[in-house]
Amino acid sequence: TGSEKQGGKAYYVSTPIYYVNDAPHLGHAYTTVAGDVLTRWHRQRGEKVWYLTGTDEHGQKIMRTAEANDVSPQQWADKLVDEAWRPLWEHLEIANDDFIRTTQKRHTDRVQEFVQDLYDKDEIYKGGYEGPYCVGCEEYKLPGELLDGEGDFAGQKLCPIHKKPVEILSEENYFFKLSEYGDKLLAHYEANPGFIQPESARNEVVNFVRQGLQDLSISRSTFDWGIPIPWDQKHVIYVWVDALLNYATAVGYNENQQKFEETFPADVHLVGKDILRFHAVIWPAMLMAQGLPLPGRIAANGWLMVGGEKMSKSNLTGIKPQDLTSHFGVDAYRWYFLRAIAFGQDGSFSWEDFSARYTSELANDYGNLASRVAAMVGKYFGGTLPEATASGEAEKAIHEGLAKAVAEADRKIGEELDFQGGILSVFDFVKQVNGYITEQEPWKVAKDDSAEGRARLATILYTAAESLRAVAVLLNPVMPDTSQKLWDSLGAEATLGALADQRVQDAGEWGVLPVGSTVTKGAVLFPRLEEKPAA
Ligand code: ME8
Repeated sequence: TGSEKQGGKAYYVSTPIYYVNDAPHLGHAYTTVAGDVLTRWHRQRGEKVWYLTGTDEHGQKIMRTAEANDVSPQQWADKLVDEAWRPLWEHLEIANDDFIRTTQKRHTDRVQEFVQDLYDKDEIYKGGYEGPYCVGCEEYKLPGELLDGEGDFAGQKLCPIHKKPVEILSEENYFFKLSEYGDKLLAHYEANPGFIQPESARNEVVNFVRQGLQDLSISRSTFDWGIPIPWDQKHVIYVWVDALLNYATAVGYNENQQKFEETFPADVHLVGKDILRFHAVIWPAMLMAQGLPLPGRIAANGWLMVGGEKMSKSNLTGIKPQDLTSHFGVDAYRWYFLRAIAFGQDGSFSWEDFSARYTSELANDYGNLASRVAAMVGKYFGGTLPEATASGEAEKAIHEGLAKAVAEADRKIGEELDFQGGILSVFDFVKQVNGYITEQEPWKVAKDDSAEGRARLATILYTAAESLRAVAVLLNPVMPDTSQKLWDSLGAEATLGALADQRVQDAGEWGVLPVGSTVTKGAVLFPRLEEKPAA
């Protein structure tokens, strides 16, 4: 929009680029929705923003899946991207600015240049390596972190994340001199305490790096589904080096200098804690080797668990995001996981918890407030918003409650990535307004026909409607369709213009919704839930 800040660096947020070996599940959607709420929040502050997501399409994992399905890896990736990944993000109203695929030429050319450049700078050498490898992780494991197999896997060593046997790989490969970056990385973590979030993730990375880093094998020669090493075409570039570079190639690295400078580096890389080390150790070391600036923050989300295990594509649990949105709606879905789980912690999903919160917090607290207020403005003032001429202590408490909610939500969501805390700040305010109406009893005040009585009634309803105006703005990044319905019901589109142009940080100003606005009952924000579909 025209009101966005021009020039300067964009607030740049990324999700992991997801493997296309299978369709997305709740876990992928969790990270992507969090990034969407974060970027919408910053957009709604009037900042220039860049939100990137995409897909990771090379490596053995994808190659084997394609083989098992009798198609080429490229055909497999195309199908998954077109039929599963892009449609889900559209369905969840993810407002990403770009979608990068690692098989795109804009990416593969730049990756080759980056790696060639490191080779020319003597950061890469040829060597040999033998060790246990997990294809699920696409990563060499350290012997000490493996688990002993039982049952079918007796006598074998298992990946601690995938609980599947590792393979012993022995290769002559190219290596990146990662071991030389340990001290520089530790110095960076020390100087930038917020670089890795949450604290537990930061501690884990610091301990890992303190133990000493090994050089990183960055090529593979036992299969060919990858980007060729430019100076030795028998090798393909290690899928993680290829994948991490998406954050640079997607924003103009070596191609569009202006765009690169206006976007790179990322302010926040959102990642699951399973891929923290790649982002907090390898990626910054790769950037240091090129003299490129490091990202502002690596923020790790916890795992969504099912039956005590990490929900994963290989450990299929049968729940697709669409199974939940068809029941609860897209907005409630976007809200639920951020509301229910403290960001950074693990959390489990259950239908019962989602249903209970939907009914009590969304439908009863929020939805009912909106419909009650609209109904009363209709009944007592013919749908024309009256003026608040008789404000007192009770109204002052509402004004203050709103100012507090705005400040807290802006800090928690916009800065701290404490989505749960920020959402709760707004919902506490919703509760406060509900309490205000219960106490003020406008339906009783309405029976008093005197000028004083009318002034009190008008004041109560203006106060409630103006509070809802602010709530619509504050929750717009989380539940955009609901906020728009509320905005329309308050007649605000006609008087104040587009919701997207309202600034979250200014939402606490009082008296913004014009007297005389046409308030209508509008669409029900959170319809009653149908019976839970049979499993
Ligand atoms: O790792 N709970 O891709 P991926 C929470 N291609 N988040 C989860 C989750 C769960 N149960 N399961 C997955 C890759 N996620 C690489 C990334 S980036 C340069 C390359 C989310 O398809 C979480 O964000 O395995 C996790 O990091 C990501 O999906 C892994 O997706």
